[in-house]
Formats: sequence, C-alpha cells, structure tokens
Amino acid sequence: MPYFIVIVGPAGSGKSYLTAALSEWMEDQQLSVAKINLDPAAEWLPYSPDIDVREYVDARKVMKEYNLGPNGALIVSVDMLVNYSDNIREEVESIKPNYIIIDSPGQLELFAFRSSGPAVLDTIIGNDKSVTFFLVDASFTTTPSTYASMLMLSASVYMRLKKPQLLVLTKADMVPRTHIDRLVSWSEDMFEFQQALISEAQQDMHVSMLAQNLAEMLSNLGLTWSPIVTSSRTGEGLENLYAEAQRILSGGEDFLTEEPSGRL
Ligand SMILES: Nc1nc2c(ncn2[C@@H]2O[C@H](COP(=O)(O)OP(=O)(O)O)[C@@H](O)[C@H]2O)c(=O)[nH]1
Ligand SMILES: [Mg+2]
Repeated sequence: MPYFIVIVGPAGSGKSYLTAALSEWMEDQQLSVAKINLDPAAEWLPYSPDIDVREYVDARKVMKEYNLGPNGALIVSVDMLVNYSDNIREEVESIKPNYIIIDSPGQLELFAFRSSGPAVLDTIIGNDKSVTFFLVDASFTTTPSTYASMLMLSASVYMRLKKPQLLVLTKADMVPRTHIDRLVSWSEDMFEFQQALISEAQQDMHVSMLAQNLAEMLSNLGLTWSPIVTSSRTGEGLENLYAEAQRILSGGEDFLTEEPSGRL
C-alpha cells in the first residue's frame, strides 16, 4: 500500500527538480521512495526514474510516426498513456516502495484538463492514498493578479484530480524574502489580498468587481492556503513539505471532509 505524491504545475514550475530534491531528501531519511516519470516528452531529467513512461510512449517517436508537430505529438502521447497505465501500476506493485513520487508531464493543461491525465492517475494510484502538490513558481507571483491566477488554476486542478492538495511555492531562492512574506500574508488575510487585487485593478470597475468576488470565492472555498515555501536548489522547506504530505497521507479517511484548516 504505497503512498503517492503527485506533482503538478505549469510548465517550468519546477516539478522535475522537486521530484529530484524531495526524493533525495526522503532517501536521506532512510525512507523507501520510487520516482515515476510520467512525461512522454521529457528530454532530460534531474533524477533517474524507477518507472519511466518513455519506455511505453516517447513523444519524439510519436511525432515522427504520426507526422505531427510537437504540440500534437504531446497531446497524442499523453492520451496514449491510458493504454499503459495498467503496466505502470504493475511496475509499482513489483517495486513495492513505501512512497511514490509522480512527476507529471510538462504541460499542465494537456495533463489535468484532458480526460486521459486523471484517468491515468486513477489507474496508477488505485485505492491507495495520495496527495497532490500544486507548484507555483515564486518568481511568477509578483503581483496580486498573478497569484490569484495561480490559486484559480490550483482550484481547477483540484476539481479535476479530486485529491487532497497542497500549494507549494517553488524556487524561493530566486525572490526576496519580503516578496514571500507578502504572499504568505495574502493567504492569511483575505481582506488584505482583496484590497491588493482591487488596487491593482486601477479603478477598472469590472476588474475590481471580479477581484472582489474572486477573493471571496477563494476564501469561501477554503482555498486561501498558506503556500509551503520551498527551494529545490537550497533544500529549503523540503522537510516541512514532507511533514505536511505525511499529515495528509497518514491521516484519517475523512481528510476531504475535515473542517478547513487553511489548506485543502
Ligand atoms: N533557482 C532555482 N531554479 C529552479 C528550482 N527548481 C527548478 N529550477 C529551474 O527551473 C527550470 C524548470 O524546472 P523543471 O523542474 O524542469 O520544471 P518542470 O517543467 O515543472 O518539470 C529548470 O531550469 C530548473 O533549473 C529552484 O528551486 N531554484
Ligand atoms: Mg518536468
């Protein structure tokens, strides 16, 4: 009965590097962990996967075989994974690790928003417990509206994957501490976040109204998570990330119905 950690996020948000850094950190703690590369288009990975979908579907071969461009090949490749998800589950069962980290395909929208991505995950995870990490690149959240966009994207992914989900800020080493403190205080004080959004709207009435409703909606949904601040480069936050994941994975079945604790 392995525990699954599914890493998702926009292209370039640091999924593969976090897979590498977190798995190394966990191995240092003597935990048994396997890594799955679920990206058929990965050219190079910062870790060596125990299970690699490229052995089943390789986007470059699909491109040649079906005479497709890179985007078309990627869509077809991700859809083709459905045919091999049973094989991947069998590989998981033969390795028998305690934890499995799944590094998802680079393009979030092709994975989370098409039918194949969630279907592949359901087959691989089966009835085992899992937690999703939604990654947000710290250097892309410099304005209230970019942060709000990421929260909405995170909510969309949550709606699609339907698993307990943590918001993970990546590449913290790249931005000033004051910037991170501001994000954290926005997540703790919805009113402050709302004011920041409205002030950014610069008196555009429609955008202000959207901002106001959005902040309220995110607040009502309990989506005002404090992000878990990490850096794969310095190792910051990895221990905390593991602890939060563990809290969910080893928690009761009723996690999703628990009173909002500031996190999904
Ligand atoms: N400074 C810094 N760069 C990072 C960190 N994590 C990832 N990167 C860089 O961000 C880029 C994208 O990372 P990657 O893990 O491949 O993103 P993915 O597309 O989500 O898998 C790479 O060039 C990494 O070097 C980090 O913690 N700190
Ligand atoms: Mg990647």
